[in-house]
This record gives sequence, C-alpha cells and structure tokens, in this order.
Amino acid sequence: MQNEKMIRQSYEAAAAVYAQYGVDTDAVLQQLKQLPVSMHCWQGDDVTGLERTAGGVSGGIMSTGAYPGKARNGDELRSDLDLAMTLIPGRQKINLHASYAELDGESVDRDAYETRHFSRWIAWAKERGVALDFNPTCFGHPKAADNLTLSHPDESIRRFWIDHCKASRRIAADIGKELGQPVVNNIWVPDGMKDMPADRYAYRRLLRDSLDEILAERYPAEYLLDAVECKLFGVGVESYTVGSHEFYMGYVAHARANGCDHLMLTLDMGHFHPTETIADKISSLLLFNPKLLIHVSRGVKWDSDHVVISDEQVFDVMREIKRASGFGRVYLATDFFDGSINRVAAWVIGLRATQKAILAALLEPTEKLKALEQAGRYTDRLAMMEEARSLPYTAVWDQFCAAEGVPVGADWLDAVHAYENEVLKLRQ
Ligand code: RNT
Ligand code: ZN
Repeated sequence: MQNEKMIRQSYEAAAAVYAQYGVDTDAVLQQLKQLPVSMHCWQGDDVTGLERTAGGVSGGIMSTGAYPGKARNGDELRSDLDLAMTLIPGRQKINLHASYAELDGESVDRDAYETRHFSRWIAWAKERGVALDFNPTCFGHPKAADNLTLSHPDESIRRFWIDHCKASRRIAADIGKELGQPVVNNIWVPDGMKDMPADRYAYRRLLRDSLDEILAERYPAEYLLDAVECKLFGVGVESYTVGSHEFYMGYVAHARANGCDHLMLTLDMGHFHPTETIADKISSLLLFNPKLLIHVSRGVKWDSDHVVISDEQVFDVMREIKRASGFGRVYLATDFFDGSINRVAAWVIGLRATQKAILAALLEPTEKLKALEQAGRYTDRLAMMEEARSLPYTAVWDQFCAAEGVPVGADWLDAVHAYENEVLKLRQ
C-alpha cells in the first residue's frame, strides 16, 4: 500500500531518469490515456453467451475451470464488467460476441439477429460513455457441429453463416452509428479438419466466396471496421485450418483490391506455431495495410487463451507497434478466458498487464536506439536496449493509476474480494 506522496515522489524520480533519455513521461501518460484497449466480454462467463438455446465454445477453443460466481445473465455480466472497469485505468471499449444477444425468449436464430437484440448492451455502453466492438459467433451452435461454417460444402449451412455474418455487420454498423465511434467487427471462423483433407483448395475457395458476399455491402468507416482473424490450428482441428495466415493475408489484399477499403487482418498472439511470435509480423503488415487488429492473449504450449500478463511477448508486441509508429493504426483487443480463477480479477490482471506493456513501449527511448543503429553502433544499441528494459516504468504506471483514480499496485484485489463475498458467492 503506497500513499499518494510516495507515488508522486517515485514518479518524479522516474521522470527525471526518463528525461535523461529524452523521454517526456507526462506526454506519454497523455498518450496512454487516449489509447483504447477493447475488453472482451466473454471472460465473464467462460464464453457461454446469453442465448440460452445455443452458446458455449466449440471449434477448437476451450475454457476450463469451475470457479464459482460465473455471470448467468446479461445484468450479472454487465455488473461484473462495471466492477472491472473501475479497477482498470485508461480507455476501454467492450468487445461483444453475437452470442451475447438478449433474446428474451424470442425464437430467432443467429442468421436473423437484429440490433434490438443488443439494445441493453447499447444503452449500458451509452450510459457509461464506452464504445463497443463486435464479433459474429460462428461456433457453439448445432450448425457449427462439423467444424465447418463459411466453408461448409452444404449450401444451406453456408447460407446460415453468411447471413449471420451479414447480420453481425449490420448490427455492428448500427451500434457504431448510435455510439458515434466505429465498431470493429471481427470475423473468426473455426473451420478446419482433424485429419488431412484431400482438397484443401476447395474449402478455401468456399471461404473466399462466402467472405466476398459478406463484405459486399459497404458501410461508412465511421461506423464499422471489418477484420478477419487467421489461425494455425485448434483442438480437434489439428491438421487443417481453412482461414490460415496465408489465406487471410491474401484475402485482405484481394478484398481491398475489390474496393473493400477498411478490412484489416487480425493477429491473435496464440494463433501461430508455439515458438512463433507475432512481433516481427507487425512492421510488415503495417507497411501494406492501413490498419491491423491484435488479439492480446497468452498461449501456454498451445492456443490456450490464458490470462494475459505483462510477459516478454506482450512487451515485444507493444515495442514493435511503437517502433513502427503504429499506435493509432493498430487496434488492440484482449482475448482470453480462464474459468479457474475469479473472472473479474482475470479481466483486471489481463487489461492492466496489456496497458502496462503499452506504457513501457511508449516510454522506450526508441529514437536513441534508432540513432545508434543508423550509426552502425550495434554494441551500443544492444547495451541501450538492455538498459531500456529496466528503466523505472513501474513508477510511471503507479502514477498513471493514481491519476486515473484506480487502485495502485495489487490494491484492486480488495474490491474484487469484497465483490466475490457479497455478490459472486450468491450465484450458486
Ligand atoms: C479463437 C479466436 C477468437 C475467439 C473469440 C471468442 O481461436 O481467437 O478470437 O477467441 O472470438
Ligand atoms: Zn482471437
């Protein structure tokens, strides 16, 4: 527990250190405040969703753990999100999945969802002044049982998912219009096969054609930004993923050549070979794409979607965005789900870790490092990079939390424990 004076003093000492490296900490804090991170609603209920008839995960993603207190309806989920948001500094958006529709007993399937099915979310977001993002839910549904959706050879199943994705874009654009901020609508499909396909080409052609139809309708970029998420494999779909990295790299170029200007590629940190990281990919993608979406996640030995911590990989990603001057062009969204710990705490840990890594990157004396490199002084570059890793960014972080009126250090745990005792424990 630090008091205000200690936080301020540590901050001032840190600011003086950073100033020696030519970094203005006050300016960095102003910048950090403006950078939204989209917080995924699905950590709050283990990706169950609110539809009642369908829902849950399938298609190679999995949430494990039975920690008590999981949100059972929209109001509980929103209440949990409210608490998390009071404990996280900076700007959040809330990322919804179509499976968080509130249907109130109406028998309507995902291909016919409408904006009104999200009216409670929209009203809630409006009241709090937070923006929303959106995702069609192409899993956890009987029509996704084959692990094929947009690339299903059966025309009627494909039609259902195409219509669902079109409906999602319509809803997302409506929300963007209503809230006055663009909604990022990210399409991820689980499509793949457990064992070696005999015709990889055929499913990819179907996926391309389905996406062409889905994205044919143009919406203003002030309301809607589309994204497509690539992946390597999932449990049960180990041998083949239709929407691979190469597929979507090609697809985004193809779609843009056909006038779909606002389509971006989504890189999820867990969607590559276990030793392959996304940091090196960022500069290449920013060179050829105006925008990029990153799913901040933590894979442990596979795409396990563990709660994000401020580990080397997250730091690396943020540093690469900074070095490419990419903040502002890169959209950041968290994507993890752990049902084995307090779910509100999971959000707070993951979002704070993400922001901490953004801060550390913003504080990096990047210009100095680039100057050394340009001068061919690689020894000094490495020495400086090493030094930069342990500059006192934590003191700047504490100051940021204090200035934003959220608990400093692990003090936020008190609020989570109290909420667990007073609210979550009653949800048995
Ligand atoms: C799955 C993708 C996708 C999902 C969410 C729930 O591997 O990462 O982003 O996690 O849409
Ligand atoms: Zn993802």
